[in-house]
Amino acid sequence: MAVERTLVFLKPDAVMRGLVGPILNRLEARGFTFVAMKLLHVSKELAEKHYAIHKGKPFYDGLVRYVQSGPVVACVLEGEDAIAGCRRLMGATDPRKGAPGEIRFDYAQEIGRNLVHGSDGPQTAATEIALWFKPDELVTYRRAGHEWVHEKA
Ligand code: DAT
Ligand code: MG
Repeated sequence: MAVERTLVFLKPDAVMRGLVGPILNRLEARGFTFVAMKLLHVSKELAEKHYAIHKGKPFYDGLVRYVQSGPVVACVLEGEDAIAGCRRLMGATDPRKGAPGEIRFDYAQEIGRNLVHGSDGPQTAATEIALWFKPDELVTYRRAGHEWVHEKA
């Protein structure tokens, strides 16, 4: 398994509902490392670029409005299998179809208010990290206790 970086952002509902701490805690507690983090209002340009793949779908306009509807917290997380690992913690795209223990199931009820985004593959992660962060906003370090998470540290 490879060490990967993934783009995660907490959507405006997560910030407005005061769920930033609990959601980031799930990702942090599993042992993933924050490489970057910032609070921002997403511009129309960033929203449209980020969701370009969904352009033309019935939910696209609502989705682009939703991510601009309040502040978001954007992060880059690093770790073994971080891309799929973070998405598994987030759970099903539609919270109703998820299961207890998943972030979206535990804290959300609707697909259009599903709290959190995570990159879905290595290529998407690279593209999204470059879209959201400048290279000098990424900070490389090793978390204390690495050897207590990884047997072969
Ligand atoms: P994910 O966020 O799990 O990667 P996705 O990339 O397929 O899911 O879609 C991006 C976002 O668009 C998703 O988080 C919520 C919204 N969305 C997707 N499918 C939808 C649908 N059928 N109806 C309403 N919103 C949808
Ligand atoms: Mg997606």
